[in-house]
Amino acid sequence: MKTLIITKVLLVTSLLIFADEKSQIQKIELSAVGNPPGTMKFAKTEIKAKAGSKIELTFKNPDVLQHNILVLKPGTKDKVGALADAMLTDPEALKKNYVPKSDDIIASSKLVNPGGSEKIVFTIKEAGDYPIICTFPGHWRLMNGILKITKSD
Ligand SMILES: [Cu+2]
Repeated sequence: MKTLIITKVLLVTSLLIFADEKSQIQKIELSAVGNPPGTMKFAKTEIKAKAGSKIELTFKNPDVLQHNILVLKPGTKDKVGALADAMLTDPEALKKNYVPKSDDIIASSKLVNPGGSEKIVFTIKEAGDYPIICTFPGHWRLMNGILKITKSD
């Protein structure tokens, strides 16, 4: 009887450890370039994470301009960029943080003020090159990079 209980406890414990590993959060960070001011670029052109578990991306803005950050489906940078350009005539654009409406957007932040930061949390299931862009008017052509998602092992 005692042995049975011990076995059960061990089983539950190992299941909990397994669940914890599965839900492990990958914390990554990306900054806008702050020096020289107004560069309109991300500090890195590529950041990496693994498929399958939660990604917590902290975006920091040390620049003098406002910026945001969007994670897009592979190959949709130009398409979403064009939608961002089209927002110039949308009177509600600021309220929407300059984030266009599109199914190609996996995650997006609010508009981040100079000196501010924002966290976005999302999960990507498949490996690939996921574009990251800032959709503040006129920025995305310069302010872009890649989130490289590799298979989880
Ligand atoms: Cu920007």
